[in-house]
Amino acid sequence: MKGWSGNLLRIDLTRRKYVVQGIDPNILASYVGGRGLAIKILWEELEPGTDSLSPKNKLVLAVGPVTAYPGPNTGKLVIASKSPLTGGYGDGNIGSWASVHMRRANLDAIVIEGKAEKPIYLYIENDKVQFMDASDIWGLDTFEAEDRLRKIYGNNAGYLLIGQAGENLVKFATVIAQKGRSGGRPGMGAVMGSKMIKAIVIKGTRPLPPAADPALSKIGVDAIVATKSKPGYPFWLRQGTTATVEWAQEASVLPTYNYTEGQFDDFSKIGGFMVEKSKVLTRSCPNCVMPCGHVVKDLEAQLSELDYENIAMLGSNIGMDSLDKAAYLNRLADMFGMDTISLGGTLSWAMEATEKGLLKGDNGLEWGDVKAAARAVAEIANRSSELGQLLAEGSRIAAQRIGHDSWKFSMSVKGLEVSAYDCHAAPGMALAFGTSPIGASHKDSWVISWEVQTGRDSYSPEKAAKVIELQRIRGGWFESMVGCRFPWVEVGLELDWYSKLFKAATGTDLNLITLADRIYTLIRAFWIREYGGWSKEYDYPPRKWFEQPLSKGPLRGAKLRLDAYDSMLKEYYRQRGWDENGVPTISTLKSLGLEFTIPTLSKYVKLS
Ligand code: PTT
Ligand code: SF4
Repeated sequence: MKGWSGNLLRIDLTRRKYVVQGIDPNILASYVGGRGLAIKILWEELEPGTDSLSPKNKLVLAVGPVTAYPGPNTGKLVIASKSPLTGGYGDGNIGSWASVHMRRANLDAIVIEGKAEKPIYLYIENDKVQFMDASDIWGLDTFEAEDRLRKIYGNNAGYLLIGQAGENLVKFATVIAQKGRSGGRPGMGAVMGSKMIKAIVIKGTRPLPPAADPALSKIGVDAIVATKSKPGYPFWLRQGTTATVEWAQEASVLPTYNYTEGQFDDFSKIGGFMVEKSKVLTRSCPNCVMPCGHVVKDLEAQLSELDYENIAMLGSNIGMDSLDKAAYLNRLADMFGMDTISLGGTLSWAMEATEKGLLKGDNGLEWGDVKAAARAVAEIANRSSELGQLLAEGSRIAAQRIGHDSWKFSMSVKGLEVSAYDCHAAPGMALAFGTSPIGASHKDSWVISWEVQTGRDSYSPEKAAKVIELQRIRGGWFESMVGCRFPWVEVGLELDWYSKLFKAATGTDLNLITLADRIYTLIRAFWIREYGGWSKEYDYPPRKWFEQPLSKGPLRGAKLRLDAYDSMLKEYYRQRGWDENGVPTISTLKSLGLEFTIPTLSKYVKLS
């Protein structure tokens, strides 16, 4: 098949063996790559109920048929596994040279299984794998470990690393690349740590897989030109995602004090214009024409690469009133290898618990106290204190442990902390968080800007439809053909370019709706299997948004309505072809070619 390599590299750490296997072309046609391929592999290969941190779990790296080809922003890869944070499906989409090298190694996917006896790193060159002793880099942060490995393998290779957080199985540990890219929010770094892998170094030296149409390069270059000619492009280069701080303040959705408010008094000190003023350089993923990694100097005068989510979660949401403070905590998260969104959401939960007298003494954390927050970050990464141990589990489990009503202000869905958008007055975005396939992530459906423009009060069927439409494009399409979605979402590159790129790469047309719905429904089946059943309450956003209204700002008094949310959720299920508890119906499973899930699902739920 053109556009793909058709190869999967399987690495068994326990036996220190590896093999390159062919991938069934029908699987590639039906699941495409990235997330699609990952969920198919995890469904087929994991035993139901596998412990996420056991050798039986598998880590999947997957690229897609657009990755690394000429085109706007094609240097990304999906990293997926069963999540130790949520117990369900988890993935992330990371920018790294590892994606380009995977394509040059002619690999569509790498599946890592088992567990090494002692710390190792993997050196993959084309279809050869070396299991390397990592004892001298185990315990190092991701920056230093990358520097050491680069001295050996040079700049012509891709690097994926974990820090101390991954080694110590912090539930929201991520995989880090190029000192500022972080992938796999739901604990993919902990899965790597559980397998005793400190790093994966990939070098591919072959030509990219041939495309079906030699015109691919021209289409790719034309799409780049089209991206650069968009009116929003120059401003994007100045501020990237960080401009969202001012937008979120204006719209009253900037997470503030653990999502208690939607506006922050000091927003201008952490906003896009402050980033623009403070910026010392800009970094990017490979093959990118819209570099968005804005690097500033932090409180310790060290370099820290920022995006909107980092600033909001480690700024306004925990009461940090200056950019250098948020940047400092962000750099620590990158070095230790932790997700800034879950870290910010877990710290803010602890700060609210302190305010309510539920955490005290050494375990207490005050809003805006950057030194105490930095100490807590280190203690979480190293699990070196009672507080660190508690918070390393994420806010959902921490809340279960300290009890009282603290679960109500764990700002998470299915255990994954909410990304940086307050939803007191955004029911559509609340639905997007509630139904995201990895927990409360914005990556699948960032419906909030549309919602702010078109009406925030409504819980209409159109809103459910819009959530699904965006999930199909963002979570289905971009995650399976594997490229960065920012050209489309941020500067308005027409989606048609991606159809053309896909067609030129593979020679086939893509049915976006069927592909995306197949992937979503299989992911839902995976959650049902791993949870041993399903309840619609798993798809509810955090309780605080229903019970505690905004107390300040133009939307004072706003909160979500439970009955209306429930109706909108039911409508969402209906449009997806799932029953009223969120379980896919038999006819939906059959129409999407997922009948193979029926015998398994029938053990856990009554299928209709
Ligand atoms: C993504 C999530 C995001 S989404 C942000 S900021 W964002 C946070 N960044 C972190 C970070 O940095 N350091 C850290 N230690 N933890 C972090 N956690 C958070 O992780 C990211 C960009 C961004 S920046 C976004 S929106 C877009 N996401 C895409 C996506 O999901 N799919 C896709 N096809 N294209 C995308 N393009 C954009 O990529 P996760 P990255 Mg990321 C400092 O990985 O797990 O998806 O988490 O990968 O290379 O850093 O790119 O305002
Ligand atoms: Fe990476 Fe940002 Fe470029 Fe996307 S726009 S490829 S996230 S640097």
